[in-house]
Amino acid sequence: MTVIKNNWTREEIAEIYNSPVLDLMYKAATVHREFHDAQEVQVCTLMSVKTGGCPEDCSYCPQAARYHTHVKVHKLLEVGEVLQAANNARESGSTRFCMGAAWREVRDNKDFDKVLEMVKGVSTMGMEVCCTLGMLTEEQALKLKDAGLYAYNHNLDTSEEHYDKIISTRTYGDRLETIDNVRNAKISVCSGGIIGMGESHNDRIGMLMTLANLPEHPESVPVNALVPVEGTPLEDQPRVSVWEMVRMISTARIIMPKTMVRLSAGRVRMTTEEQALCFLAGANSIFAGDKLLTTPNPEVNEDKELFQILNLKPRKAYKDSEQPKVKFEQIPVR
Ligand code: SAM
Ligand code: DTB
Ligand code: SF4
Repeated sequence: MTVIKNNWTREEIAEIYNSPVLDLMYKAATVHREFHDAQEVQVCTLMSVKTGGCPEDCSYCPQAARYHTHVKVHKLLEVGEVLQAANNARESGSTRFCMGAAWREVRDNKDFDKVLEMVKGVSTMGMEVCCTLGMLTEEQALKLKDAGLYAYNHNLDTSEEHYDKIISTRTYGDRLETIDNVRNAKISVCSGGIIGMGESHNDRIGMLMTLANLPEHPESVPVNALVPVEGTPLEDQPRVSVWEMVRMISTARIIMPKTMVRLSAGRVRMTTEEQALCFLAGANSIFAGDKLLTTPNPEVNEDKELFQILNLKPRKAYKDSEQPKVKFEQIPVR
């Protein structure tokens, strides 16, 4: 029987992460089958509701104002436009809708009120509604919760040791504090990271250890492969091999058995076979739609084919949890 624990030592995690890759995958696939239906993969949609012009200096990010990238800056979108997109996402089979804003932190202003309206609207559509808006206070988290927010994404991105080589405008402690505020507001926690930013294996192990040793495991851990964007400091980073993704996903699956492990950015450069290895290793979610926030993602038809070939079925919304106490009905968005 697999035990769920949050007192992992670095040595224990390193031993798992460094085990022979086929053994590692076999173990992860076994744990995956103990806790999840391995045929199910959740289909999620991302939407950038406020794009670019961000004051932070995250060296991977095309939306940081200080780098010159292809990204077209856009102020916060209108509520109607976002709800229309959410409805389209639902109609095309998504069960989770995540709205992203290129903000350092949430401010208590009209834009936040608009985001609260967006959250209210999406939550009545029966999709899991998620936001990623930067740092949050506990009061702001409670407001989002009241509006119907189901999950909040706030990535650790890398290890504490590697953090200041990637970002200088905030600290690891700031990140952990927001995660704590989200948890205290009883919002489902989504937190993961990116590989391929010049970090060591030890950094990857360190990030997984921080996530797995939080007071409660995040319900959701996105594993992103860096999408190198021209104009950012990380534009020339080499592509990560699928075996590195497999090691990350497998280790996350083994040490956080119940968590949704999301195969996130980087799928455009992966073959069907490579993605299959990631699902075998325990990934059980993808982002669908031809755009992530600002960078390309596989076409919907390609993903339909992927699901057919691998005999996967889309996972329902709110599978492991109580549905929010709102009436599910289609709200008029047109
Ligand atoms: N501004 C908010 C924040 O940073 O928390 C929310 C939006 S931010 C774009 C969300 C996440 O996207 C980041 O934490 C990072 O993990 C991921 N991300 C951004 N650019 C990326 C890239 N080029 N490749 C892979 N992941 C990326
Ligand atoms: C996450 O970990 N990955 C998603 C979601 N959380 C918000 C974002 C990926 C962004 C990739 C770069 C872009 O499209 O701008
Ligand atoms: Fe801003 Fe978020 Fe991009 Fe960092 S990752 S530059 S905080 S949008």
